[in-house]
Amino acid sequence: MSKDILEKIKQQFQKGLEDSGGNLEKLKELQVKFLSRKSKLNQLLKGLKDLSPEEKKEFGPLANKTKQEMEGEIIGLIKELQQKKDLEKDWIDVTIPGKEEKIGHLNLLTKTQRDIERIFTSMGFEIADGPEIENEYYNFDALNIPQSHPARDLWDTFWLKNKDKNGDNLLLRTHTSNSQVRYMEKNQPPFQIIIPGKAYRYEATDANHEHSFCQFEALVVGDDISVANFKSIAEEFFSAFFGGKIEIRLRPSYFPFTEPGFEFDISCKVCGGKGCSTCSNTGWLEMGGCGMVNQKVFKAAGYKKNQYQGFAWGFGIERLAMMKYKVDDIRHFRSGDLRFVKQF
Ligand code: FA5
Repeated sequence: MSKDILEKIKQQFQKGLEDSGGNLEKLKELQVKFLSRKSKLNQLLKGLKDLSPEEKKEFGPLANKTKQEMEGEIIGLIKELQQKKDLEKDWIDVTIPGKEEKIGHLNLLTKTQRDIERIFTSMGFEIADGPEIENEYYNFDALNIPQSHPARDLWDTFWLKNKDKNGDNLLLRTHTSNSQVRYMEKNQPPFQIIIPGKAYRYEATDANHEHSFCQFEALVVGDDISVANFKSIAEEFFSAFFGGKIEIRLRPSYFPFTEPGFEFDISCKVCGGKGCSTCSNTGWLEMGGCGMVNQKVFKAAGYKKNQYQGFAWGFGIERLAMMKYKVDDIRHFRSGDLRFVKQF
């Protein structure tokens, strides 16, 4: 072994470094070539043991120093380049315009229902719930609509094949009024609640009718509740919902569970009551049914006759949304057509 060999290895190594041009892969190859176990330098180091003590003393430290220097140099370079490469991989160009994330939003129907709930809760109402699969008793009988009564035909019904555990026929509720007696059986007046939810009717669909739709019921019961309370609450609700002063008009109507019963209209929001195409030039828009709770319904709930008075009303949430957002066909709501959904 001579100093020249070590010097030559070092020179070849230096040249290799220059020729690599800072290429990481080439540097790694160079590391293997000059510093692996089989490299010339390592072979020399292994051969040290065969040298005389004097030679060992002279070349040993020199060979080790050469190896350490080469290692230090190439490892440092590889590390530096590797870090640079990692940084490049993680680098983000903050000047590139962002991609717009497509975020979903509430369906118009959900939004309308939440608006209704918000307004009523701000007026001190509670929100109650009831089953969509109902028995004949709560949907009809408890509401003073006995089996043979022609009024039953007002609510075309989807009947289920199964019966409940008491043998009563099951159906998809035709209105949220099904929850009136259910609630009253468990609660004593005074209370004021709304019951929003789905209702189903076995009827042909058109621009204003769906087989599945949403309704909400309002029920206010206490010692001294009158139609005047209904009018003021309804006016307050509709004014908050549509924005601006809305008036209420009652027309006599018939619901077996009310006495007296009414259809109620609201003043047309579009023309302010003057008459326009939306309200067929009447200045009024039909909203839904309402009335004073029939004492027979209180009886079914277990209340004493004439102990309480209350009013109830119910109407379609789609119809309300249609008026507010000018939707011309109720069937859009469940069409799944994104062109409709995205508009709101
Ligand atoms: C009822 O369902 C009564 N339960 C309402 C009621 C409650 C009256 C409490 C008195 C006291 P009616 O069948 O008219 O009534 O329906 C009420 C509202 O539900 C309608 O005014 C309408 O807004 C909506 N509605 C009824 N049928 C459909 C349908 N097929 N598609 C969409 N909305 C409907």
